[in-house]
Amino acid sequence: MVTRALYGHPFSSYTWKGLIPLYASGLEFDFREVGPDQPDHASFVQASHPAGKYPVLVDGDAVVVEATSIIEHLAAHYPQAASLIPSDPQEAATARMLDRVFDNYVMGNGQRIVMARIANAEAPDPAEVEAGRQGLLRAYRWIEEWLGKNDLPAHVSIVTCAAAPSLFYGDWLERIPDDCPRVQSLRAEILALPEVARCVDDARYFRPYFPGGAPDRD
Ligand SMILES: N[C@@H](CCC(=O)N[C@@H](CS)C(=O)NCC(=O)O)C(=O)O
Repeated sequence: MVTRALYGHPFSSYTWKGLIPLYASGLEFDFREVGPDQPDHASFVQASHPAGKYPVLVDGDAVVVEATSIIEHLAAHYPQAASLIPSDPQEAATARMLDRVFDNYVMGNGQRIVMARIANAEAPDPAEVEAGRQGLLRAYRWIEEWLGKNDLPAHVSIVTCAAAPSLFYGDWLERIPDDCPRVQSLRAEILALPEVARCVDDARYFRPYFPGGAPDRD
């Protein structure tokens, strides 16, 4: 019997961050979509997460909130997921640093634009949108410089899990500029991974609901 379940939504960036490590490690789990047709799933998330957000992982008796912590939980408990966190402590610290960079400065600035569009679809607050755009560009340039001096783990790791949704949606909101070719390549390489392609494909149905409209690509 499967006692593992991930609560989330197929179009949600942070849900992808929880799905990618589950797909990569081959662990069996139920996907419990949070939506109007599954009020019990939404209630569970509201009761489990301090801000009512998803993803939430249930693994036996454990309830794990926050996508990063879901990755850490899987890596700590299952040998087939151990490589999500580099075994070398310094490499692990670097991977966790990048996880924070993708969440806070790519995803975070992208969400500023999305929230402004949700708050007012006709006339999103221009100051919020501009702050989000400039934040994204600054983050892209920081990552570009970092990639010029450092290598990423070659396999699916915590960095991949954080980079995939943030670069996927970030580029929709503010295109990765041509003076960031390494970031452009990283996005393309990550989107080609089967675990990530599966998330992208499963979310296609919801594209018409992307605040402000989804671009006709990817
Ligand atoms: N810090 C959280 C962020 C989770 C998050 O922002 N989830 C969004 C979906 S991508 C959500 O639950 N939105 C619905 C809501 O806030 O009601 C994490 O890392 O898991």
